[in-house]
Amino acid sequence: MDIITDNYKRFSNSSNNINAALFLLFVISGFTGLIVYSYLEFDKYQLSVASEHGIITDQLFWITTLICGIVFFISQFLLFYCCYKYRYDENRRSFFYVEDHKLELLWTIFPAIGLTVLVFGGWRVWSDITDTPPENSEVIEVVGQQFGWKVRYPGNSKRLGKHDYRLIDPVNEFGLDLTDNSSFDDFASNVLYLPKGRPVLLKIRSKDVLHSCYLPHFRTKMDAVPGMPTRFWFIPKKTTVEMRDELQDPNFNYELACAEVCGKGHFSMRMLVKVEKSSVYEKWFRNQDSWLSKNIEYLDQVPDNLKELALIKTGLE
Ligand SMILES: [Cu+2]
Repeated sequence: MDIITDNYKRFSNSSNNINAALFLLFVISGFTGLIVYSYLEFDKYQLSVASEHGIITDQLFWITTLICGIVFFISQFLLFYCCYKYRYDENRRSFFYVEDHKLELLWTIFPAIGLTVLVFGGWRVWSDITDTPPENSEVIEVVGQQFGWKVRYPGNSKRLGKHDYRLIDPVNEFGLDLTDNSSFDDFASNVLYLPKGRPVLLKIRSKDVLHSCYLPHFRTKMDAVPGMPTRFWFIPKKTTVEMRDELQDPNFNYELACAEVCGKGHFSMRMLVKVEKSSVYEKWFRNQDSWLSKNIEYLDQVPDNLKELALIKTGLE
């Protein structure tokens, strides 16, 4: 209407220039002030990495951040800068621009290549991480429940005994099946001990709701799902003592946390994790009392023909 009545000139007032300048101010202060500052601040909260695959996933994170960051900075800068540069000017006439095949091709092909590299890079890393665990892995069972973790080691047999949820009671928290002779030497621990430099396979399950087995320093996270056992294997690279030296923090400890909001006590699902040299770990491992030897009333559940073996394996005879 204004154009028809030739009144359009009234749009060109000072607020047009002020708004254009604010666009420029926002993009400059937003980039340098907020985004750069938040990254520098975020850097202080980076956790040191203590597993082999963690180094690779950290690299992947920073490569992705860098590539996306460059695209983000260029595109956002142009978006705001063009609002400033091409603000209303009564002497400028708009240019009728139909299409540009070359430009369309460029901004289709380059992002496609970039995304392909990122997706396949990530996919390859993930398939390496979730590959079949080595034969000599230390197998440890981690059970999530409201609100805490239970950890079971396979004992000297190095085989975890079978379990059955129907056998769970206030004492038999794992639902240990004592008709399986591999379960006689299984032992529980209040601390998750891990050997340095050896593959560790966590067998993860949950007794009630969804939990998530999260070892932040090892860049390990896997859901604990009721009725669906999951697993994760990794190689710890630094003992607790080595990490304390590196961080110059004598009170540092690794932890196992829950990364799935699982109820009102979710925050308290913290378990102490200790990484020891392989020899120290072995010594600790051999000195543990089996679950059965601490709960001898459960010998009743052992079949008669296995009772003698159970007594020998638990050191009761
Ligand atoms: Cu939880």
